[in-house]
Amino acid sequence: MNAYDALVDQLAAKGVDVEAVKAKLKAQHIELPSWGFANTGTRFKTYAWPGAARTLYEKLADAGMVHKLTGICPTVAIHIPWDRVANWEEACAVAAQHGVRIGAVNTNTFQADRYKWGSITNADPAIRRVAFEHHLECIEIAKKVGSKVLSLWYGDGTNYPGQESFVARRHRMIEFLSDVHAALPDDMRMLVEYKFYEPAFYHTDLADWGQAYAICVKLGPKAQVLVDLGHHPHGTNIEHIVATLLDEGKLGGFHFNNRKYGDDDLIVGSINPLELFLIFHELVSAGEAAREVAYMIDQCHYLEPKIEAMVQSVINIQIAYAKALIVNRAELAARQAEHDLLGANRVLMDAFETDVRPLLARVREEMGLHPDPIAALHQSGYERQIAEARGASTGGGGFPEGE
Ligand code: PSV
Ligand code: MN
Repeated sequence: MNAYDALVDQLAAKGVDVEAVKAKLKAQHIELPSWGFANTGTRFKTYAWPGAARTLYEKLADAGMVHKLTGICPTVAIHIPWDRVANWEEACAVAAQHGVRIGAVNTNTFQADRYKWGSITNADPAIRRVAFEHHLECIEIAKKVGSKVLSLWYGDGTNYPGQESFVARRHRMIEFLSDVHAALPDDMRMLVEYKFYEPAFYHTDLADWGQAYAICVKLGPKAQVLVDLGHHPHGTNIEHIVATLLDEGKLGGFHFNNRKYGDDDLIVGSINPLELFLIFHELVSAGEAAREVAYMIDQCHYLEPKIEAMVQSVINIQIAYAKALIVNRAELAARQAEHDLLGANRVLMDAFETDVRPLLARVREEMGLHPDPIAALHQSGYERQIAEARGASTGGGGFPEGE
C-alpha cells in the first residue's frame, strides 16, 4: 500500500472526511510579501543575493513563480513607497501575466527623517498631516489595484521613561486612525498590527494585541487586528490571542514568520511548528468566524535563497493547516467533557504527529502541480535564470529608503 492510501485509511478510521480536507487545502490562500523577494539585511549587513528583485515587476514575477509551484499564493502584498509605480493599471496587468494579483497595501511611516519623533503620534500636526496624506495615497492605490486590505504598522514609541506622555500620544493615534477609518470605502478593511518593541525600546504606541484590539473597537467595523507571529514576548500564548480575537470578530489577519529571540523573520514553522499548528487549530475550530482572515507572510530572508525560502514557508503553513484539519474533533470534545486532560492533549498531538506530506502531495497532483514544490523549483532553474538576468544588486543595510 502506498503512503497516501495508508494515510487515507488511518484518517478514515478516525472519522476524518478526507475529500473535504482536500477541498479545504485546495482553497487555502497565502499572500506573499513583495519585500520578501528584494535584497534586505540586518542593521549589520546586507548580503546581495544574486537574482534579488529590484522592482515591483520583478517581485511580481517571483511571486508568480511561487504561486505556480504551490498553487495557493495568488496575491502579493505591496509596501508603499518601496513598490510605488507610476501606472497601477500596468502593474495589475503585469501581475496578471504572472498569474497573481496585488493584495494588501502596506503603509510606511517608519523611515523618513520627519518621523524621528513619531508619525501618527507626532505632536506636530503638520507631520501627522503628511502621514495622513500617505495613508490616503495608499487607499487610492488599493482602490486602483482592487485591494480590500490596508495594512498598518507603526514604528512609533519612546526610548526613555518620561520622554513623552503615553496618553497624549495615544489620543493623537486614536484621532488619526479614526480619520483613516472614515476615509476607507465600506468594503475595505484596515488591519492594525502591534509590536512590543523596536525601533522604539521603552514603549511602542501599539505594543500588544489588547491595545490594538481596544483601538479597533473604538474605530469601528472596518478595523481589525493583525497578528504578526514575531511580535510577542517570549512565552506568549499566541493561539489564545488568536482564539480571543476570532471570538470577538476582530482578527483581521496574520503576518507569518518565526522567531527565536526577537523579530527574527525566520521561516514560519521553522522554530516552533507546534505553535503554528495550535494557531491553525483555533482557526479551524472557529469555522465561519475565520472566513475573512488574511493569511500573509511577512519575512525577509537575508541569507536564504529567497524563492526557495518562500516556497518552504508556504509548505510549512500548508502542513500546519492540514494537521489542524485532521484533528478528531468528536473525540476531542468527548475527552474535554470528561476532563480527560491527557486524553484531550493526545488527540491534538496525534494530529500534530501525523505525517500529512502524502496528503499534500496528492492535493498538489490533483491541482495539476508537481507533488514536491521544492524539487520542482530546483528542476525549473528559475533561481539560476534570475541570478543571470538580474545579477547581484547591492543594497544598503536593511530596507530600501523610505521618503
Ligand atoms: C514591522 O516589524 C513589520 O512586521 C511590519 O509589518 C512592516 O510592515 C514589516 O515588518 C516590514 O517587513
Ligand atoms: Mn509584520
